[in-house]
Amino acid sequence: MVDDTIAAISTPIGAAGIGIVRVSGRQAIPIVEKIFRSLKKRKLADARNYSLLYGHIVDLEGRVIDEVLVSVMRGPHSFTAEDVVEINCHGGVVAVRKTLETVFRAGARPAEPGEFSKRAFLNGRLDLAQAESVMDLINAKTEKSLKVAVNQLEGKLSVEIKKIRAELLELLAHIEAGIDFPEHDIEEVSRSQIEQKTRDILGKIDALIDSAGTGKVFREGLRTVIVGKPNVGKSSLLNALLKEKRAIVTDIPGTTRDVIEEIVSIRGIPLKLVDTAGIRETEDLVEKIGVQKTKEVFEEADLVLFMIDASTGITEDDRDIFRLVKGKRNLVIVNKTDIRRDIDISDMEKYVEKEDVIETSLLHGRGLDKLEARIEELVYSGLAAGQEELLVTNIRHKNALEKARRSVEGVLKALDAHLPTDCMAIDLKEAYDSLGEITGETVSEDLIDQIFSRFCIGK
Ligand SMILES: Nc1nc2c(ncn2[C@@H]2O[C@H](COP(=O)(O)OP(=O)(O)OP(=O)(O)O)[C@@H](O)[C@H]2O)c(=O)[nH]1
Ligand SMILES: [Mg+2]
Repeated sequence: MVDDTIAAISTPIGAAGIGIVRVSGRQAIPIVEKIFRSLKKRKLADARNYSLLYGHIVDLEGRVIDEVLVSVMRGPHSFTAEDVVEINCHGGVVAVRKTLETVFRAGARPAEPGEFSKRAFLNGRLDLAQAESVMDLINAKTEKSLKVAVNQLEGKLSVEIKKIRAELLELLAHIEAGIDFPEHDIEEVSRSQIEQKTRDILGKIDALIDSAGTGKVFREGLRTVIVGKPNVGKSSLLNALLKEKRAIVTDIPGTTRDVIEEIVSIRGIPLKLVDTAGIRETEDLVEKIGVQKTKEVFEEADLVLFMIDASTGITEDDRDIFRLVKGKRNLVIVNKTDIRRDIDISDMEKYVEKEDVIETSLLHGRGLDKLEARIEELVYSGLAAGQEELLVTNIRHKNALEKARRSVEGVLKALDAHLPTDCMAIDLKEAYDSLGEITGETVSEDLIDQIFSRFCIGK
């Protein structure tokens, strides 16, 4: 348990209905007691757990600062597992700030970024993966992202990691027993047993690593860039997916000059959708810069939506762009099919799967369903439906899993090479430790500081 008592504003700064000052630590109740005047003369120290008291916050000179509701949550049944008092002030910058200052003057110190969550971790209320999910929860961009974060906060990932660690430990114990009692000569039987168990564990680690691609999408959004020659309907597509008229659409080629980026939710999947300037050879300076920018954002795309115009058929510009697009995961969108449908894209089909060619008529809102379905399929590909509750979303977790994987593979190699079992014990111990980094059982203090410093103040 940490000794001092911390405080911070836990709501966004600005005009609002209420603002909350959160205080956590051994002295939380006595500190707020000094500056709180209940209208019914009630004491915080006597308040029932989780109850709300109505009254005023007064400064140390006795002047009223704000009319408030104060809640008392005693440890260990609070967010930090310490005594927590939350002061619900009237919103607005001044009242909340003054209240916080008064709490400081009464004996609390300013909380560092993420310090409440860090205390929850240090006090064993949350493991590291759970604490990290608090950040994801705050930043969730769609309902599904939120679900994934909530699952992690509930400990679904931690439970799986702990299961694998328990299996590693069991295997380790088995091997060490063999080392300690060589006279039992269980060598041959146990080698095949060890191998089977190791492969089993490897499979579980792999499944988690595989989920990381999808997990990253839910955390950060799928970077999706719309490219194509001028006037094919790129901005129309952005607007259609966004369901609002965000980008300017005209029949003049070269309308979009800058890169426009918006977050859209496609069936719960967050997309960072980027509309770009149409690519063509041009002498216009502004347009030239736009085209250059298009090529830059294109480089970072996870998915490219390559649009062609059915009414013009495939032109030299399209072929040039297609050469750029080919190396990327892409979908070909054939737009303006209300004007013409029978265009020949056979020279592209060599490179593109049939289900990756989607015909649309954005003028009539046709084909969007198919496009959305295909994007959803791509994101979930390789994942059984419903498995989304166990997604690795965090790059730190993925790295730890990969480290563990290498160690587990080391065991298989040692088996293959008929090395003595004590070599395997080292690898198993390493895998065990790597997985422990995810839940925080085997992490260094530096790493803990680094992780929580990325949080916002008040969380
Ligand atoms: N007939 C028809 N017209 C369309 C369709 N989609 C878009 N358009 C029209 O095509 C023109 C160009 O659309 P934009 O969305 O501005 O095209 P863009 O690719 O963003 O063009 P630039 O920004 O100039 O590169 C507009 O007049 C749209 O109304 C479609 O499916 N059918
Ligand atoms: Mg445009």
